[in-house]
Amino acid sequence: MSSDDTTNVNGSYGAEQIQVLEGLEAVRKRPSMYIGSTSSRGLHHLVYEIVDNSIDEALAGYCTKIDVIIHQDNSVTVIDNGRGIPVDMHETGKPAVEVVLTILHAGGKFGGEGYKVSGGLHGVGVSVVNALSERMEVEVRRDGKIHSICFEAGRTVKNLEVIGTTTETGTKVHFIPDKQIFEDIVFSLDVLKQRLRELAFLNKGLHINITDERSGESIPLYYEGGIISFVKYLNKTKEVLHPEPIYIEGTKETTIVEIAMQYNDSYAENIHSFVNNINTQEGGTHLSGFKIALTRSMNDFARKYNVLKENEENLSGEDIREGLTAVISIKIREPQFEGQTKTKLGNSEVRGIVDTLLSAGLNEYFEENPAVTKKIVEKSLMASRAREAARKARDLTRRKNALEISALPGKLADCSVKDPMQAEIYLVEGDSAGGSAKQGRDRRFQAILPLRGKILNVEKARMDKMLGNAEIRAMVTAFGSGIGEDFDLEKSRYGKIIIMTDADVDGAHIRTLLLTFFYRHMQPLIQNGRIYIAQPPLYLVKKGKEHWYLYNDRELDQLLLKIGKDGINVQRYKGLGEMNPEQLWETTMNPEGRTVLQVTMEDAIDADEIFSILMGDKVEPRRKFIEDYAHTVKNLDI
Ligand code: 28G
Repeated sequence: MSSDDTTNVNGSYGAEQIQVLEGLEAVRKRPSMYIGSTSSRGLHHLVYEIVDNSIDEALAGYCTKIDVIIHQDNSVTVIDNGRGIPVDMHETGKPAVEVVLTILHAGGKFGGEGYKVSGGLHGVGVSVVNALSERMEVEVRRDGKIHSICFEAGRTVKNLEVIGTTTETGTKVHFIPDKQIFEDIVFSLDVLKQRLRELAFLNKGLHINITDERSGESIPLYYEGGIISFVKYLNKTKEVLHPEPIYIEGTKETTIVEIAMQYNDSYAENIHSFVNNINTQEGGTHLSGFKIALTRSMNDFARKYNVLKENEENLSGEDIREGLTAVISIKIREPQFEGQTKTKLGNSEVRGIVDTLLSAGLNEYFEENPAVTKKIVEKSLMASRAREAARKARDLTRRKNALEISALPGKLADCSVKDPMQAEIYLVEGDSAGGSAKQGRDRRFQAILPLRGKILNVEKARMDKMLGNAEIRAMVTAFGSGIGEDFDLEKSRYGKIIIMTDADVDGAHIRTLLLTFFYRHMQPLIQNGRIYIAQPPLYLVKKGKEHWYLYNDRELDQLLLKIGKDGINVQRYKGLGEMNPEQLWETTMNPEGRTVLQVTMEDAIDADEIFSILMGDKVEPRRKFIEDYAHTVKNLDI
């Protein structure tokens, strides 16, 4: 259908219709502008967008229950028990519910109540989901009646009508994502469950249910303790220093602050901050208020009780946050989001609000729980000593570099060009693939560094131990750009760092570990787009003298449709090792024909999250998640 099909009774365009069409046509033309991408990630975003509306209704105090159902055909239904979207006539002559669903941004612009979102990907409104749906059916229960309206690709195909009576209130939305828009229309229960669980934690007392009719699974998500439960969940597999998380809440004018924190005996800092239920991965003023208050209160306590002597320096913030798991959740009327991924809170007044509330709360907690507090301070002291030791170890490596002419790792097959912007390095999984890569490469500008087995999970190691890990040391010396505070992009010996792992679960795991490492300790590499992921083929198909390399299942299906299944031979590559050097060059390394995906900050944050939020020490859920994640990485956007 083209926009020409929609005319009013006079046979001419109504201003309103034009506005609607322009809005929704724009969404269909450039979906990524509205939902980030049309990959699996964008697909899941549709559900979050709808659920966000129900959450708003919960925040307004009218909705206590949200049901999400994935149907057999990969369509989704969301049901809430809020007031129901208003159905009264809007000034445009259309019912309010139709306006909400067909006019771009109509959702967020209404009224002044509530904690709406501005900026970022969230809050673009249900009309965007409508525009990107093959079909959408909406039912509103309100005023004793059930109202129904239907859309296709965002156009109203059945006007609002009453289809029954009811004593309940609420909204039900059923939508079928448009196959013409999305690369893949299969929803992942795990992905949806993860975000819905987060929402259930962040909105204490809200009952969220997710049902997968494809498998018959149904999971209730409800947490009486809210973010206290969240922190306990994050620390589930850890040895904690105190059984109950510290919980502090407060409200200043219309800003609501909630903080839950609990120390464990690991070395990692796991702080998750949220603004209006959005994960603020780049932090912002709420996070800095948190850090300021924590560092000051802890040092005050340490001095008061003489754990820190007069002649000793203050504990650093980093030392104090070692082993800390915390969730900071604030709700604010007009959030300003900044930063590369629009996930950094900018409102400056928030820093002081969080600082004041947390300082008061912590001082009270410390006075009432001196034994726990002493344990925490002792741990910070240990951290401070370990950091000092690591600094000395680093100084030592630096001096060594200065002394030795070539400190490059033995396994590195370096390239001959010296200009970093021409040079690239492949990080290759395993010695055998490393060998093929060394033979297949163009040695003028391609260096190869084979990585054996799993690299260290940096989440679980202190800097000193990390620098003791052979694979990490090899990367640090090969790149030449230092690590952590010492990182200097200018010194990088390569313009492109390309991760080349097998297309299996282990490969995905190694890739995730590497991304986590780069994200945490060499972040400018990612910020400057220096990290890439190689795309080796998944299949080799031969028919007679011809052969084809296919990089995913879709390509394979398309080829088989084209050439038929007779007399063909399909080889599925289980690993890079199954390719000979020439094949590896032709399919994966030759700049003329290869595809490499540039890693964005968002991808790295995702990888980091996978370790910090979900994994803990349990092996089975990790394997399972990586399997799911392996499939999302396939759709990683440039
Ligand atoms: C099930 C899937 C998605 C929703 C509501 C409830 C109201 C609403 C939604 O209002 C904006 C604001 C006031 C007119 C608000 C109902 C006030 C009174 C609502 C949803 C425009 C829209 N009664 N529930 N929108 N109003 N649930 N769930 O979409 O001025 S959207």
